[in-house]
Amino acid sequence: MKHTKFPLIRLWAVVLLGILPVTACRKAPEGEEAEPSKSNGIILGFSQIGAESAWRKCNSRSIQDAAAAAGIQLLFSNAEQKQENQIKAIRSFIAYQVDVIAFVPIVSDGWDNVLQEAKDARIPVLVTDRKINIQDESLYAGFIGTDSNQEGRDAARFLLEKFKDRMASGNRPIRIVELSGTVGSSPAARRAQGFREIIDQYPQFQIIYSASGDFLRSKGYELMQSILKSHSDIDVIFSHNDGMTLGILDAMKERNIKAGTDIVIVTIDAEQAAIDALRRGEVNCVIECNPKTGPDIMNLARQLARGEPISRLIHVEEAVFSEGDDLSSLEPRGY
Ligand code: GYE
Repeated sequence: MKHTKFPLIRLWAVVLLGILPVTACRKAPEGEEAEPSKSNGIILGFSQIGAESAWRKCNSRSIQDAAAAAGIQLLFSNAEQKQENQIKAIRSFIAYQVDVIAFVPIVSDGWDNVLQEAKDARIPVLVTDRKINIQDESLYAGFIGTDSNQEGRDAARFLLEKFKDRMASGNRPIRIVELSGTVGSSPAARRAQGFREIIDQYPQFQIIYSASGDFLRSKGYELMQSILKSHSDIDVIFSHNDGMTLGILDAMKERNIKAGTDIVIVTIDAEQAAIDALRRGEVNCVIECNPKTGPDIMNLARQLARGEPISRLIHVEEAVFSEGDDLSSLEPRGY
């Protein structure tokens, strides 16, 4: 593996830019010293966006645990929800001359220059979780993550089934409030797009309000508080992630509104708290968005480090959990 002739450059990159070098070592059995594993020499620079949701924290754990298990040295950077921090981190990975760079683009635009710098440094880049819009598609090797468009379509398809009797017996509008994710992010744009691709075919479904809760529980709560003050005619809430949904449930409880009965709720991620709410009947449909991509990312990083091509687009498997499903055999979610 290529490493810089100037170790001080690498020290600079790690120290000044706050990159957390997560060295590869296996978890020792209780009470024994961790035996540093023989790293196979691969150094992976990973830029994570932050810790905004249970989903994101699980995604980070999956990546860190998988790197340790694979003997890959991980330089892990948390951007604290700022794209400029991600760009700085990627530049530090380039200075450090890592073998591979992987990152979650917090928003879809604004990556062309820094990915050109990675290409000029001959460092392959793997895009994970969220997608990017870029002029030159050769600036990254491939994408692995979830299919946000499909998640939006699944949400809409659940509603068609849920309201089929009402659609058959009249044309009373079915009023939808949408709480979307981070503005400019691919999951927010694509979940909305996939949802509308289906819903817009049925005029009875009307999206009466849509606003971004930034994937945050606190913003979901605040938004729902103000929505409930100005709207008494809501039939459905379509929430782009479980974090915001938990905030929505808090706001509804305060006003004695029976979530899942008075208002139908569809949410995405499938974190444990949402599955528990589904079991209690407070949520009607939970669409899985799988955060546990760490092992696949490490396999792809190893291929890239060997100079091998990878698939341009890998969508991970996801399920839909609906009211009435038998969830008795569902494993604990781990997030
Ligand atoms: O739905 C949300 C997280 O990028 C798909 O980001 C991910 C989204 C996920 O904050 O919980």
